[in-house]
Amino acid sequence: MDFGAIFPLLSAKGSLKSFFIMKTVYSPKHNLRNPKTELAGGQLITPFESPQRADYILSAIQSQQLGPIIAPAQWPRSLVESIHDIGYLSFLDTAWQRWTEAGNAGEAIPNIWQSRSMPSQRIPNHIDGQLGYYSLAGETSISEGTTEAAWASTFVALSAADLIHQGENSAFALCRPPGHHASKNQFGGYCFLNNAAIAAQKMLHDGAQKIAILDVDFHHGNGTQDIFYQRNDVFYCSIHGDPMEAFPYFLGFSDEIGAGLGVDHNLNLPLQRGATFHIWHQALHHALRQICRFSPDALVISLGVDTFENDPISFFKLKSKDFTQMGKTIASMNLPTLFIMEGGYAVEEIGTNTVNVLKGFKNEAA
Ligand code: Q9C
Ligand code: ZN
Repeated sequence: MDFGAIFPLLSAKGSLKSFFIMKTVYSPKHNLRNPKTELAGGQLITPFESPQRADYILSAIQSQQLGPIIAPAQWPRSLVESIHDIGYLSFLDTAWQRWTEAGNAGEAIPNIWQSRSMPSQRIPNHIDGQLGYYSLAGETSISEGTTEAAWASTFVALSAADLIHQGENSAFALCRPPGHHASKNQFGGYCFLNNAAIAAQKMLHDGAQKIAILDVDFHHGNGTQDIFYQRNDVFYCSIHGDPMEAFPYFLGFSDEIGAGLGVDHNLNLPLQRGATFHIWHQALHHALRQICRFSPDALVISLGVDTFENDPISFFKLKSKDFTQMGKTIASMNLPTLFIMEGGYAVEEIGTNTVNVLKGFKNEAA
């Protein structure tokens, strides 16, 4: 039954109207991120992180009537510069052009990194060296339009954060490409700009004192952790595949608790292969208890649905109905909540699984 149609005048926070409606911010510019290659298994394959993903999510939002879909505004570059190095941002601005001008026929794939045996302090001039310097992994090709899409994705996150600032209890940023692997000066793991970190920083800029970021993507959000690791105004918490066995392999362990001012403001909950929703939900409860102790003004959810049992690159066992419960449990925090899309690669189910989280939240939130 559509109570919103029966009681259309009830529109304040906690009303039936806000009970049923969550706004989504979406930009068709995500389509500009359409690489042909991902380095995987010694081959160049069609990337898992595809434009289709956003199409499926958008159509599930429409068919399940989550709420209105709105376009992002443009936001000042200074908001992004509060998270990312300006040298990295200008690398992203020029990388594709410099790569093609160097005579390369394919997409830009890094293939040399500064490793333990080469502790240089210099940033190379050549595009090949810069690709290594400004990346943390080699699966993510830069293609034409990638940087414009990444900026549009960040504008989606910023506009959704602004909805919360305007008084909405929740909002969904349908970001693509995703962001949580991007550090202040490195791309990788399909990510370029850290949408969740930039949105959290905007919320602090708008007057919030403390923000909690809960990352439920299958993968550890190494970029987000690193960005806030020494800070006590952002609590980062992640539930993810054990990095001994899963990307990003070099960060996300349970002994990483923060440093300096940030000690005890980082919480990693790695889980083993085959984790069921029962196990996962216990970790969620633990995470939410710690977030409660931090007492944030708002919650940012890095929402990946690659914890799904049929995800092609992950190893948890969540079922579609479990995502509804995930949303309900998150709603029990009673905090303004900004959902930022991250991963999820079972494309035909990604819409249902994503909207299940959002509807589970909305049907529980008051
Ligand atoms: N052969 C996000 O979910 N490794 N990124 C994939 C597949 C990279 C995932 C290996 C996974 C990155 C946002
Ligand atoms: Zn992921």
